[in-house]
Amino acid sequence: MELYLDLLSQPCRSVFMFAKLLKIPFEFKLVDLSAGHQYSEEFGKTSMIRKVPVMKDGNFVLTESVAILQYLVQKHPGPDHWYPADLQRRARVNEYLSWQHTNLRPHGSKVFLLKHFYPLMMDAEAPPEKMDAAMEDLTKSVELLESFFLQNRPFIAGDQISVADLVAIVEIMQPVRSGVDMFEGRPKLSAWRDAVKKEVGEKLFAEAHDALQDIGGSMAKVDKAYLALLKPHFMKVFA
Ligand SMILES: N[C@@H](CCC(=O)N[C@@H](CS)C(=O)NCC(=O)O)C(=O)O
Repeated sequence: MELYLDLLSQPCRSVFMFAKLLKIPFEFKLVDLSAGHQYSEEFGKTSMIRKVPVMKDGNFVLTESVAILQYLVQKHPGPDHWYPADLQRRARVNEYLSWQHTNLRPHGSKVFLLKHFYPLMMDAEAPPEKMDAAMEDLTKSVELLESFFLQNRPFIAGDQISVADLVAIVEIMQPVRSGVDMFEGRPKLSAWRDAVKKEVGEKLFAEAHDALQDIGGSMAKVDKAYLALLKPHFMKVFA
């Protein structure tokens, strides 16, 4: 199996950690987003969507991190808690997986893009009113993760970790690694983060988030032609 990934991307990190945790053998195919490799002819042959992650299992190509996680869970059944067979516990996992697409994931991304891509494209820091509006959305999502999805449970689906927690942690780490600490003043959420890290293992967690550690270095090597290609799309996101 091949996984096309760039660990700067949240959905890639959840797929990467899950495959490692279940000891699923795979070849790591780097698609360097900051160099614009998703637009290469070669990657276009693998996925015309031109986004990562992508999984290739023999001749079968699958896009979308949630679909990939669900495929892996079924192909390599591991401990039940990752995607519980119990109807209602599985529904809790699916509830988060459905919600995040239009909430924590885009809201975390927007703060990240305003912090790192806006200055690259506009030669100026993001205007405070744009950052404040993005922070307001992100804060609402984080509050819902804490008060609705976790409530008083250690993990989203109950007492044990599931793929929903993997998806949530990578999403919240995106702004955190940009210096926006969403855990500050939130002891319940911080306890959840520590519990997820413990289940994943510090080493794997760090390996998955290493690329984000040197975000300045990654930004410095962003390909200028790629920036020009992305600018019209980003202008809509920034508007
Ligand atoms: N809904 C998709 C999102 C995939 C996605 O947006 N990937 C981004 C990285 S986080 C990407 O490849 N962007 C490249 C581009 O738009 O040029 C998933 O969950 O897999």
